[in-house]
Amino acid sequence: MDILNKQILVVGLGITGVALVRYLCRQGARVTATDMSSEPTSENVIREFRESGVTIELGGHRPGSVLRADMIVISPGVPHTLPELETARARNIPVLGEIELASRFVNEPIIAVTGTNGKTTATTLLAHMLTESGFRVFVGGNIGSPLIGYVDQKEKADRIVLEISSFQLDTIDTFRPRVAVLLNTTEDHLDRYANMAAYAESKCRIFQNQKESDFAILNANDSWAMSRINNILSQTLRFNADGPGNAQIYDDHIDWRVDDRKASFLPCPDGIHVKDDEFRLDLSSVKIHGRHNMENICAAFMAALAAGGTLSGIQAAVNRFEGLPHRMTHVRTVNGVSYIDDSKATNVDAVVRALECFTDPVILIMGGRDKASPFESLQDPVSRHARHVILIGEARYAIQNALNPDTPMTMIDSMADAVRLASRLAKSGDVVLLSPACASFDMFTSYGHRGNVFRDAVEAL
Ligand code: UMA
Repeated sequence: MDILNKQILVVGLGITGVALVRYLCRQGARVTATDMSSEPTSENVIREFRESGVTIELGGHRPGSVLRADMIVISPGVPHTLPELETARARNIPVLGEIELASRFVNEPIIAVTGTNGKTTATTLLAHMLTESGFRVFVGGNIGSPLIGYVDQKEKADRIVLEISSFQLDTIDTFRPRVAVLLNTTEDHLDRYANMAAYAESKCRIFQNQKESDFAILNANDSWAMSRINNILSQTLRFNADGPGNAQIYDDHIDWRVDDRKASFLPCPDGIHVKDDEFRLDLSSVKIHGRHNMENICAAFMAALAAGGTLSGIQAAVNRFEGLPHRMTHVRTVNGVSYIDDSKATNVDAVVRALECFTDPVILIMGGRDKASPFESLQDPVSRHARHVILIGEARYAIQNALNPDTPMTMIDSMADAVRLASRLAKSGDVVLLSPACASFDMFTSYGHRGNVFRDAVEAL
């Protein structure tokens, strides 16, 4: 792909846009960078770009620059349906997402993980499994390090492990992961997609360019994925927590039988292809819990083996993995009450899965910025598990209207007050769970910030 002297417009100057501009400048492109915000990044970065000859256009996207471009590259958070971009496409100006552009310069095998929930956990664990197997691994994508940063760096890896969001999949064209994982598809981002079918379609794009020699790993319980399985050209491998599938999850182990193997696993670090058809992973030493985490482990296990990982490396990674912050993280026990930070639960399904982990009564702290979520599906699980619900943020009235009116609920203005009220309501043996079912941006800068504020409030009790 020819970039030298091309007029390239980069839309969005967050983490992705900044990495794109740096790469494109080094490749000799003539770069214009635009952002609808007037202060999208630091003054130092803007100065660096101006000194490199980049034209910067902030506070909106100028139609003239859109139409002058030879190519437009957009960040994941920029809707690919923006009218300016539609106009560019109509004039045959290519509009690419960052993942699409970057993957065209990657020669190493890509292993990509998508899904509504569990992506970061499964991606991180998978990267550990391959590292423990002896590979040099780059891990990035939606997890926080744009793939274009890898293309731009000198040190090369043996395997590229990517967390991929539906936003990133919306703008792919040739992106082809050798191993692709779809963990689950449940309601999320319905503020950006017309309906659930459109969101599921986007997730399944992860398989669209795969060939017969590639692997698609799917959840047999995911009806959205299963309804599209016949369109997948690569070898499909299924995992299933509740019934028969290619890989079966038991209480203390996972058994995986590869029936009817069509394609070879990628070679191990010693260059040998695994020929076995039956594998067992011991779960007796795992440090993360819950049915959803066993699914994450299972999917990562299958993907790691298909990508050439060794059974001993995979087992070592599973035994060591302690989970990620803000995902069902135990903060502290005060007067017999456990305080759990699940701030990463930004959609309804994640809250249902969190509640399922507890047999003790829960004081549930929920709310934040609504993503057009179907809060009604929380009615039964909340009635079953929650002694009291404390509602915060913009979505609190929408959640209140959706829950069973018999559920005790209180509206609160700040996280600190929510935690103090929870501590007064909870009895010894109860759980206080922050699991918001919403984005954090109405009150916090990120889900991490929200989790930290919760943690500080718990520490202050
Ligand atoms: N912007 C415009 N025009 C628009 C819309 C946005 O100029 O029409 C600008 C914004 O003003 C902002 C910039 O675009 O300055 C932000 O771009 P971005 O939202 O793509 O943010 P990045 O910092 O580049 O982060 C993105 C991902 N963000 C999103 O998908 C929303 C990060 O995922 C990812 O880690 C990063 O690229 C590196 O690949 C975050 C995320 O929330 C974690 N992802 C969603 C999720 O997991 O649910 C999908």
